[in-house]
Amino acid sequence: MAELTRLPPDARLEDVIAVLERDGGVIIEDFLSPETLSGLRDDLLPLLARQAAGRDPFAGFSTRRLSALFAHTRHCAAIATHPLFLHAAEHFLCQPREVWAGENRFSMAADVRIGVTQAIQIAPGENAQPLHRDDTVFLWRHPTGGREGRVQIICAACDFTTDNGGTLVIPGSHLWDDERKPERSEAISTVMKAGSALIFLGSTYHAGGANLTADEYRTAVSIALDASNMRQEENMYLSLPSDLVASYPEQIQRLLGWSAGSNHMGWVERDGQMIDPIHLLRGEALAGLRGVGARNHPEIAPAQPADA
Ligand SMILES: O=C(O)CCC(=O)C(=O)O
Ligand SMILES: [Fe+2]
Repeated sequence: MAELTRLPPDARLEDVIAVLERDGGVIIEDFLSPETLSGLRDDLLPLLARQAAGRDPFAGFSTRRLSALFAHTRHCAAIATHPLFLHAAEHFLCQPREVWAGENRFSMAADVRIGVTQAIQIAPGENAQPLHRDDTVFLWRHPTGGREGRVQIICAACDFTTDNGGTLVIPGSHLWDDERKPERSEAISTVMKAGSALIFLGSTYHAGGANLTADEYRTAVSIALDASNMRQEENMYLSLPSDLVASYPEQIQRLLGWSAGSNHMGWVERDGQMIDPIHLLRGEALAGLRGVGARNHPEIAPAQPADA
């Protein structure tokens, strides 16, 4: 397949779902309204310019990331609630299960939750990110049989080209098993205009592309919608103030959820890095810390004592 399928902003939901089921990814042209696109750029570009670049090959050494986007712009609401994204996500994430409770047999289904928000700006000279599946964080098994853990969107905040790092996607890779290794030669670049969006399944292999240009910054706004069963049942973050959690031994802090493991779940962004929240409880200086992605790259540096 030389190109991803493109659908218009008024496409039928069934068509979006059908392409996602077949290819694992689809481009929706003019997904963002002009107001949302310019609002996102106005709100996020100045903040991205102040972020430090990543410190591991996954985050990218010339890529700037900004998370907690709902704190930085109100325009993400239009992305998360766009019917083609939200309802397509519900289709893949909220498939009901039949359960017993005593005499009663009933149907339960997960809701959708916003799992990650991140603006990603790839600078000239950046290498391609390793090809990966975003549902790796859940240790999801493949093939999924159509039941996904995550549906992701990457909105183009500038034109995406083959040269400036347009997201690499391997169409059909959502159907592969866990043994098959993704090859760069199988990936195609997402080429789309500013305001268009790539929607893809958590099981689809993809990566940020290399930026081969001299002076173009490739900026994306991404939001992951996740199945709500992938979380702690009791909401520890609202139940327990962080200073109380900090008074417990580290083992309890981590068990309560102030932790991010080798599968990255639970990070918090500081200074452009996706760090383990345990650093916040320790009251450490955060400057220079590597993000959780560094843990899977022992070749770049010995793990910092603080990360162990
Ligand atoms: O920047 C991109 O195009 C993709 C980034 C990505 O896949 C990730 O950081 O997980
Ligand atoms: Fe990704």
